[in-house]
Amino acid sequence: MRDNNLLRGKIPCADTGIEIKKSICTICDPQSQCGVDVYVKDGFIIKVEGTKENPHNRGTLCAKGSAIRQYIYHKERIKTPLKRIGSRGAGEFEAISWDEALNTIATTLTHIKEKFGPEAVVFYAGYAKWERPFLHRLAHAFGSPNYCSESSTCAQAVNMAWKLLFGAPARPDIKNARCLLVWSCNPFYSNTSLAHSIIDARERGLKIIVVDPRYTPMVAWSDIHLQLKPGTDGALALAMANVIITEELYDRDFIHNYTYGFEEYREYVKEFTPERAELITGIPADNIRMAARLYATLKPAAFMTGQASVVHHTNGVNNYRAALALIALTGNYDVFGGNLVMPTSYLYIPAGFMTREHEYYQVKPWEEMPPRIGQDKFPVWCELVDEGQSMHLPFQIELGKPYPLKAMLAFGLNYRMWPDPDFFLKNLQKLDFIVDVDLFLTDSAKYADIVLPACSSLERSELRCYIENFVIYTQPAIAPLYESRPDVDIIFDLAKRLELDDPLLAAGYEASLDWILAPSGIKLEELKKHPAGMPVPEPLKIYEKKYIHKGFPTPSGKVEFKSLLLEKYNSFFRYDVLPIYRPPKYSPEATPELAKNYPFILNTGSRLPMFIHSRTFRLSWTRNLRPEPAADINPGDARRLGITQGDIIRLATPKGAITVKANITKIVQPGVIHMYHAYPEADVNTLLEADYLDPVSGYPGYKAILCNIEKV
Ligand SMILES: Nc1nc2c(c(=O)[nH]1)N[C@H]1C(S)=C(S)[C@@H](COP(=O)(O)OP(=O)(O)OC[C@H]3O[C@@H](n4cnc5c(=O)[nH]c(N)nc54)[C@H](O)[C@@H]3O)O[C@H]1N2
Ligand SMILES: Nc1nc2c(c(=O)[nH]1)N[C@H]1C(S)=C(S)[C@@H](COP(=O)(O)OP(=O)(O)OC[C@H]3O[C@@H](n4cnc5c(=O)[nH]c(N)nc54)[C@H](O)[C@@H]3O)O[C@H]1N2
Ligand code: SF4
Ligand SMILES: [Mo]
Repeated sequence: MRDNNLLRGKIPCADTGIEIKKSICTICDPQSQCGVDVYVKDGFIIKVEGTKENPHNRGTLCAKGSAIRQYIYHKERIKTPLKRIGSRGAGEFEAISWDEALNTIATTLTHIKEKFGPEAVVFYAGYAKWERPFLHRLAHAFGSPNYCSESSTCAQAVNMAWKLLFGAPARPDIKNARCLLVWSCNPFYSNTSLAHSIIDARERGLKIIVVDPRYTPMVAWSDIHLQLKPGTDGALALAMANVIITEELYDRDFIHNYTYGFEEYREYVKEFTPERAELITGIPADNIRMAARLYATLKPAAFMTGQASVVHHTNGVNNYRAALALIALTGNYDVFGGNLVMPTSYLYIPAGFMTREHEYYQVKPWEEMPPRIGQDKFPVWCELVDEGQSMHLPFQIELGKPYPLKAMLAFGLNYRMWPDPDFFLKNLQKLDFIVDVDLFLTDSAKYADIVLPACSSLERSELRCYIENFVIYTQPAIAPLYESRPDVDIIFDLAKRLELDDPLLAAGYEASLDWILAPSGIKLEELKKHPAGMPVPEPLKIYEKKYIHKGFPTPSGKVEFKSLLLEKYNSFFRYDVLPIYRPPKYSPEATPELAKNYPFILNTGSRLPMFIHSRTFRLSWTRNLRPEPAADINPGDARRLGITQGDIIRLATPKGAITVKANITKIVQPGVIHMYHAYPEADVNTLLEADYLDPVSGYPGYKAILCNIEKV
């Protein structure tokens, strides 16, 4: 009886045989990676909880992480390596052995390399991050410059804006800030562990300004909400600069000593009075003034970017350059309480130690390799980012120029990420050979010739670090299910079979990690003694104003209001050297004729707490929180069109239409429709053209398209 109660209570002890294993959740990634206590009995996970001693998530798990057992034990998990026997997309496969699968891949890729050159093979990483340095190295060791990833739509364009202006991104030092300008970020849904620290700071008296077209939980914690029309960020930023310069609230010393192009920028900014910006953005001029004064005078002030929404526009990089220029104007760059430059340690996270991650994956300099995918079209991307531009992939397959692409080795391919996914699919199928490694037999995997089963984070060992100067090397909580394997096993096994002359790939994953970690003094052997993770020993001390001695890593060595890198390509590409504001390519301002038939602005992909792109729709615990695809509509617009809650509506752009439910909500402003992306049965990306891209970054304009809605 007693044992039964202990079992029912899932109490870990010798009597029940239940053990707690320490692991991490990587359903969302890489800012979170919450520590998970995995309750295991007889090799089966019976319960999960957030790890209390993990300083990042402090014992919490979000809706998705709480459903991780449904994720891991889902019936759509791929069980064995598969070989396609039906037509592409049909989903007809036969099980094959790992040996057959990996030998087929190695032989075919080698054959393609001999016939067309190594650059004909694309190495692609979807949303997951942990395997990236190894896949990247595999690509380069194979001889292909074409390591591409989902980052062609994510945080990299934000980094581009930072680099064009300052040479390097700088993180908000929220703990020491007096004012926080949140420019389009909603961590309450997108990065819950960060939300804790914002609430803590707010309770200490931090003033918060939020720039967001919607009313979000982040807005609920703010003092000023600048509710702009999507894609008008540049105009708002220039008007704030106008106020700061006109009222002489800017940092003269910083401007004088450390910036380039201020005079021309100042001239341009004169055009953007708050009254003019009110017409463009919809924000009352006085609110723009109030926010500008608060940000410029309550020092130190930190600036928090989102990971992507401002750059999900055809004018995205320039809009963010205009916004980030406010940091330069107020001298809040690389100061405590403002934005601090912190070197990243591993997988995009600064955690107080240095590694050789970049040296690890960049085997050869770019000059010794053929041009990357998108290099002709997006040269500034290729100057600032160590990857090909994935958005150009379907175009290069179609054109065969500057050279043909023949094969793809993908880890987590989701074709619905591309604008006009049908165009992507049509071209993907022209490849001779496609491999996809995933946990689930997804709609994209069905187009692959060989599909390989990857295991989840709870079934593998991986290295992760946290901004709280904490590091963990996990041990598998359970053995990989079925015949699945960790992604990195697949990469290192393939490297052997491809007979690449690469000592670190030959040495394996753990030896590679020790090599990467060498400058930090941290060793895997030591990390293994701390299965729940450990504080970084002697974390690097962060100093402010490093630019005084080092300058800025830009072409001029200064902060560039006027970008010399953009100027370099100016004659051919006609880039705006100053952060000029232009409305989104399709918008009431740029295309008024089109706006007559498509009077609404469609904004897609604002995060919902229970979904993460294509992945948690299949879990009933998360799916049931919003079972059907729905578009958010302002009550005034709905009333005018006779639409009521739950009505079926047709959401149409000139490109296409989908049918969804109406969700009537005040969080959305009049004239704007919001829709979550990646629903298999109502994919908003089918409403975008494949070349609806920012000319600087190549990013899709997911967040401002003209549309119309009507009741069906
Ligand atoms: N309309 C619109 N579209 C958008 C966005 C938007 O805001 N609006 N956002 C864009 C952004 S910012 C991003 S980051 C992309 C998302 O990028 P996607 O790559 O589309 O993201 P997911 O669908 O989460 O993941 C892709 C695949 O990776 C698989 N996967 C997950 N973990 C692992 C693993 O450990 N190993 C392997 N091998 N596979 C794994 C998943 O099962 C899934 O099939 O979407 C972009 N698309
Ligand atoms: N639950 C959950 N968490 C996630 C993800 C997920 O899919 N689900 N995805 C992860 C990924 S890949 C990313 S990139 C991050 C994104 O993380 P965030 O950037 O925090 O999330 P979003 O909700 O995409 O965008 C933040 C806000 O930008 C606003 N916004 C939309 N358009 C504009 C605009 O034109 N201008 C301005 N100023 N604001 C605008 C939206 O209304 C939204 O409230 O989230 C990560 N975390
Ligand atoms: S999905 Fe949730 S629990 Fe998992 S890492 Fe992300 S925030 Fe943490
Ligand atoms: Mo993203």
